[in-house]
Amino acid sequence: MNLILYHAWKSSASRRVRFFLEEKGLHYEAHEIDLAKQEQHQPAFLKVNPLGVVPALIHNGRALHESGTICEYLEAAFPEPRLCPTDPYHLAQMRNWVRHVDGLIGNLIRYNWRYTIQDRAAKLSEAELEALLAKIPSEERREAWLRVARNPYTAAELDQARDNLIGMLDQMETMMVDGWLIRGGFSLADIAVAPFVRRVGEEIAPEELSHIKRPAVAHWWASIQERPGYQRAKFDPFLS
Ligand SMILES: N[C@@H](CCC(=O)N[C@@H](CS)C(=O)NCC(=O)O)C(=O)O
Repeated sequence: MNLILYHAWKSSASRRVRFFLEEKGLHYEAHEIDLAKQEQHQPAFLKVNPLGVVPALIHNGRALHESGTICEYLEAAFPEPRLCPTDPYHLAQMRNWVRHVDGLIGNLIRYNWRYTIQDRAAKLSEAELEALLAKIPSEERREAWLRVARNPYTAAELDQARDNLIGMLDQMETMMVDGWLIRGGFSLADIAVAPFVRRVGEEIAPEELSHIKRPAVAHWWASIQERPGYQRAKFDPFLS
């Protein structure tokens, strides 16, 4: 197998790459990384992704991280079916969507880590927590672990995160062209956003995806869910 994916089932960035791989029809070997057990910070995984987050991909023995970069790499390495626009302006717009959504990950962390990490983190002694934090490469993620362990996100912070994600839906509603985010059809922009919309629709603010509130987004979301690639990528319920 020349494509090896390190991923977590409920990770939005991993879901993005799984969706992309399935749309490309590529076969890959999948290795699950248990985020709650901090497998992403184990030395063996850090050799694959020094940032200590999922996903990571190995292709022909060479490792790559960052879900957006991985998808663009796959597009270049396996051009058919095309999932990125060829028009330079539309390609730039697509990249801006991916970048924009990447910047919203902290909002999902506030929601998701309550289920995946908080219980374990809260039970750690000071010494255990210190040892755990010492293994985390990114300062931003050290802060997030510290927050869930000792000072969980407040209702006001969760509301702010929810508002930010609803703001993303508003942007989608106004920018949709012929049913997709980028003129010319389904693209990596739609794939990049889909995991975030899944979490919003499942738990965070399902009512915001209604046809009455946001008809273009609701129609888009129905089209995404019908795609075999989406179904094969397995966006199973986060709370199961
Ligand atoms: N920008 C990165 C984000 C990767 C990321 O934050 N992954 C999360 C899961 S969605 C993770 O590994 N979290 C575990 C941690 O931070 O310890 C990408 O798109 O690949």
